[in-house]
Amino acid sequence: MTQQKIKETRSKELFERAKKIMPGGVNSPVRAFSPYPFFTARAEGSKLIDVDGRTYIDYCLSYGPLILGHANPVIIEAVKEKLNEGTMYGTPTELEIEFAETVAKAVPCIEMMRAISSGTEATMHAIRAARGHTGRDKIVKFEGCYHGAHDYVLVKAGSGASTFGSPDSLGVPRDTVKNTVVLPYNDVEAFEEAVRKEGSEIAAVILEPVVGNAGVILPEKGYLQALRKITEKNGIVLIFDEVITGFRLALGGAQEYYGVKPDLVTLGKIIGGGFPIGAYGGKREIMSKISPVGPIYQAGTLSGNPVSVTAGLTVLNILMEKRLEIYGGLEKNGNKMAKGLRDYASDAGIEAQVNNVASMFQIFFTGTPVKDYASAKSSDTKRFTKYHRNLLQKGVFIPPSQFETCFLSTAHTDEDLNRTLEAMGTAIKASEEE
Ligand code: KE4
Repeated sequence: MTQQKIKETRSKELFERAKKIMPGGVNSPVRAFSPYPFFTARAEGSKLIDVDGRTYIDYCLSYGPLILGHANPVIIEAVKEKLNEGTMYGTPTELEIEFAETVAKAVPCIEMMRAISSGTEATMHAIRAARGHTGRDKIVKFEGCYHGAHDYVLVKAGSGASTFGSPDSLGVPRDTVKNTVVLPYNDVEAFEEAVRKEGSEIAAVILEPVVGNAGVILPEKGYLQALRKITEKNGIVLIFDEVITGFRLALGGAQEYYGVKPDLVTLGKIIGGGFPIGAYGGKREIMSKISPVGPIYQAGTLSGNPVSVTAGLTVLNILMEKRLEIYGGLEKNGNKMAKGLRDYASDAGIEAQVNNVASMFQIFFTGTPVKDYASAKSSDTKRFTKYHRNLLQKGVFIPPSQFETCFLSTAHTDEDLNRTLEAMGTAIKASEEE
């Protein structure tokens, strides 16, 4: 693997300029890292190419959406064709029905759904639907889970909120979050206790069935089943936030992978095929209370727009047609990356945990098994930063935070993976030396 020296570059220039006009020089905090992020010129398959012509094997995949890789020709073709018919109409289209029917066919809990334009909207509206349906105000979320950047859920949130030290964001009125109960993930007793105390006031529990925003954290055996049973018994709406895991773990997401059906699910990322999208849906008895047929209001100018839906539908049809080959291959490669990382860490005598499932994986530099936010936070984030920077110099791009996840796509070749593992092995060792 040749060493790509990071010297004075166009990215540095662009970053200086960007910082003058955008907070931190980015449109989303997770993209900022020191000394400066590279600026991408274009992307193809498993590769990003930056403005200085450097190529990176990409495991961020724009934080998950690009399961078929960058600039997938079939998606591009479909969108190009659609663009000739206009971009949005402000009226219903047949395409949106096909999209909703296709998503519902794949996702076990969906009887009815709404498309919107981001995962943040999806969780915001799903929470409102649960509150409207139950007439209750409280919600339960779990430490380290990230459900987008709206007020209700910016409490002990993961992803960039953790990376930049504001898991409880400023600007969120105390009153707004007084109804947000935060509990440790993977702790059934803590949940039972909360339900004993205030179950009759809890409208919903929302969680990432596999946490992807504190690094990867897997549900302990029986955890999801226990949440399902307790919420069922107490009339609490169970919301699986599958913005990451939806169509990632399996065609039917985590609810298929673990065999647990929530009342509502939120989706995003993959279902937009690289275009802005979100969706929420589930039980008909809840969704049929959404405006204009019911009293729970939700709306959006770009909701279900023909361009995003065309891209999304193209991806979903490919995932359906080649389901076994795609998800089998991604799982095999995910296991290969995780095993390789574990072997390199142990060969180097370095304490590390590697959590992985399907095509999601992440390393934590800690001797403690990572099963919740506290154990994830026990990992050596300074060392992770060195690991990240070292990989960058070797032409491998992973998300620049411990509290994110590495993703695989169908565009990653064996050669990509082998080169990456070699680079990761060196980077793990180097993270100890500097
Ligand atoms: P968006 O509003 O970013 O489309 O989705 C919010 C969201 C909701 N739920 C889960 C489980 C999510 O992971 C996300 C968004 N994920 C982050 C990174 N892990 C997006 C990257 C960013 O913030 O730029």
